[in-house]
Amino acid sequence: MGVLIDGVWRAQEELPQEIGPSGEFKRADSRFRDRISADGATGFKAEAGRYHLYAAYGCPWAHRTLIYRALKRLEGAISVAYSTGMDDEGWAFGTRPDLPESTPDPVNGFHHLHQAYTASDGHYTGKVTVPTLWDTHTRRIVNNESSDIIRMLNSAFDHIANDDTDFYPAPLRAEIDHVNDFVYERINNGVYRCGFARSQAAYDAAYDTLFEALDELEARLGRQRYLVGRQITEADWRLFPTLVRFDVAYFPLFKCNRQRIADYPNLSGYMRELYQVPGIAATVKPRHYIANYWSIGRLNPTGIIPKGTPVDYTAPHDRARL
Ligand SMILES: N[C@@H](CCC(=O)N[C@@H](CS)C(=O)NCC(=O)O)C(=O)O
Repeated sequence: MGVLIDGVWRAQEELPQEIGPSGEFKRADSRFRDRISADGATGFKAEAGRYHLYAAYGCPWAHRTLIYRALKRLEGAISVAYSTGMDDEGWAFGTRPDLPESTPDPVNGFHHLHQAYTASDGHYTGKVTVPTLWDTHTRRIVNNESSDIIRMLNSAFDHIANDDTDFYPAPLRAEIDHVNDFVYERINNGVYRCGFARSQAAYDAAYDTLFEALDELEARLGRQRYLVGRQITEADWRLFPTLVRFDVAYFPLFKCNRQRIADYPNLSGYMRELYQVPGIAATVKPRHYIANYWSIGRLNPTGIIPKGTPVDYTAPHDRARL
């Protein structure tokens, strides 16, 4: 995949700490963790037109941030560059005829995301990941951790956002955090632990954990409409990106193939309900999931991209009965 080592791009290298002793995949922590605040006390004030997001429609972590930008109606306040996908220099920006929603970087004109990292820290060592949130005032990265970015979009921009819905309300925070930990470990990152396992034992364990967790959520969503309480919360928006990618990417390519999300009545109805929330459909691009995931050379050495897109999120759901 490639990494930066002391500010130099190394196409063939990976972070050794991401492979555990038994062949298990261990995701490295994000490095840029500054915060934007409403009053600017953190050094980064929430202002319209100041921040720029580097994203890829294919990436589930970037998808979270695109969802919050849409939900909070911040499209006019925060610009986005949508990657064409990864090449030998990692996430690239430009145009690509088969993925017309990809855009060149309109703010910095970077052709690769690693340029944003070396512009922020000339000696950066680590992964270069989407989403990455860039500050046009200080000309550096503010934050490259999606879970931080969505919290900022949820609350720091309320004086600018055209929607003040709170997806992390104080009375539900403990329960949301609890569900997030479960979903991250077993499902969001669980699919990667299947797909990127380096041993049969590591894969088998990740697969069993993943489907036990999906079974548990299927049962929960038979009793209640959303993961926490009676309203849509951050917990739902953190699960959703994994669900919409599952049947076209994780099931076939990451070998998460016990069953599809379409085979779970409650999870699939729930996924369709979230998809049909105003603004969300525009963030969901299944052709990008197929193109981006099937370009991972280690998993698909021929590089042949499947032609079909066997998903439909627009069918009616029956969730209002709960
Ligand atoms: N913890 C990060 C993870 C982001 C991440 O791993 N993004 C992937 C794309 S889905 C990436 O950019 N990978 C590039 C690489 O690993 O070199 C977050 O949630 O923001």
